[in-house]
Amino acid sequence: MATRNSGRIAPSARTVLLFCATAAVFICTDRTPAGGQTKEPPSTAQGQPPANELDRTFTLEEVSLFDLDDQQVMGLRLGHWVRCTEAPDPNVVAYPTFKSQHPLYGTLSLPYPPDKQSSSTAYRFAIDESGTTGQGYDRLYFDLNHDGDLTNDKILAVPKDPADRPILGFRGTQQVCFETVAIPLPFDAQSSHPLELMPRLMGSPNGKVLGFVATKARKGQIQLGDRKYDVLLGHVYVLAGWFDNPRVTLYVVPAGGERFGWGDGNPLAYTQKINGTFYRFSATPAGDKLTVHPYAGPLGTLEVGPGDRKIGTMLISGSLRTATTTVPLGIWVADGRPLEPARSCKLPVGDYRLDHLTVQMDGLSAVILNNYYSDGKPMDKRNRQNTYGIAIREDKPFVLEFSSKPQVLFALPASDHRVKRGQELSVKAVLIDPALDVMFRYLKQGQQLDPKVTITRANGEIVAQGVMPFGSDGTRGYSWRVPNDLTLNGNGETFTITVTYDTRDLYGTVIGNRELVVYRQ
Ligand SMILES: [Ca+2]
Repeated sequence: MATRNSGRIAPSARTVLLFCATAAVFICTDRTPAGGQTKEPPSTAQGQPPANELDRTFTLEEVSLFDLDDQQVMGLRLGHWVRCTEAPDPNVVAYPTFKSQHPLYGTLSLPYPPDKQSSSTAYRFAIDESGTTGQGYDRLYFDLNHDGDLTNDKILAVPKDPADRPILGFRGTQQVCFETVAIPLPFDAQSSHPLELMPRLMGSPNGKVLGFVATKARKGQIQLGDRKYDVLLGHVYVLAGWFDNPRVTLYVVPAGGERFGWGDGNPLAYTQKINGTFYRFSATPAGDKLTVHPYAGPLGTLEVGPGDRKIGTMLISGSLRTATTTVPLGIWVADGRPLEPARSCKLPVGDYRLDHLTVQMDGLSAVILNNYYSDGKPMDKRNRQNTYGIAIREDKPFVLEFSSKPQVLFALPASDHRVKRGQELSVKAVLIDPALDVMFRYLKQGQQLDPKVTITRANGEIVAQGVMPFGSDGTRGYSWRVPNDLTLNGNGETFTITVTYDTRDLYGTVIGNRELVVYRQ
């Protein structure tokens, strides 16, 4: 959870962009205990609702995003970003005649197909300067009827007397807020309703972006157990759908206390552990009703164990996933504070896979994610079947011991890869536990334990070596430009790529090899 700050903040666009990209990391990092001390659960009954707590439905009121005097719900106010380019889109059948010599182009893609043949609806747009080049962008051509013709839709101008509220409090960033546009989104099984969005053009470290900000959110007060909480329901970064969509963000904070902070929001579908009890939430499409579902079913235990290692302190934090929800790990301590890492914790009975896990083993810290790489295929998310191998049952704990044999999985290069002299070779390997189908995103003991790469001939001669740093997607990779004058034995020679992980007490040294052929012509 991010640090709460009741004062106004004025971050730069770069700060917020970095924050967006790494929000998950911040949340995880903050859940790491200071000093790594073992903290046993204060109560074995954590997770059970107070006696007789039933589902309850609460009324939420509509609130304009710009009436929320709170920069801390920045995620809501940033909107869904689309990067602008200066290249026209070949799919557009008609553009208007632009006044600017440098109009901007882009496409807002939403995951709602207009028919059963496609997977999304593409709303293409262009932004012009009605004065002359350099006078400022102030005309938005938005293909609301998504027919590829940008000349037959209402032109969105910049309001003559804009309120300041839509402007983000960034330093040194020019922002242009356009008239709103209402995009139809599925509301229920029978109909679509228009969701009002305000397009905002602004600069970012990587160029101009058009952010589509949902102008309305829902706010109210709910009761969980014997305590009251303020809630806010809205769209953070992603235009997922109406307010019943599982990806809409729900903020929950103790009533009347601090305001909504970055870390207080989770997707609506997430299970939350509040006041020691697991709750799920659901909302109506209009967002006028929020129902709280306390979990009253059986609980099981997830533990982390040393296996054969001599390890004193072992702690886990993070989250697991079922097919329908994400469940947090850790011990509830107090309202407004993140769950504390623990050696064991209670979870609703069910089949889980890992979402994001931080493991502390004495001085070693490991961050583990569900593996989404395949041999020869980086980022193979679509083709991989998720296995829900963590069986949480009432009668006995599930113990994470990391006692299976780890492997080095080469997403790049593929096993039959050939590279010509003078070309670039990309190596992307991840350390995986095949039994759990997880990958290690990060290992640290005092320093980050990045794996080493060597490329050798059959006789052991090293022709290249370096570090392959861990990265947010498991690895940032290693690349080698094969020298044009590399001596080859024949027209093509087989080399061996060796990746070595030093995992300390976790698995010791783990080595993976992959062969590749370097050829002349
Ligand atoms: Ca059109």
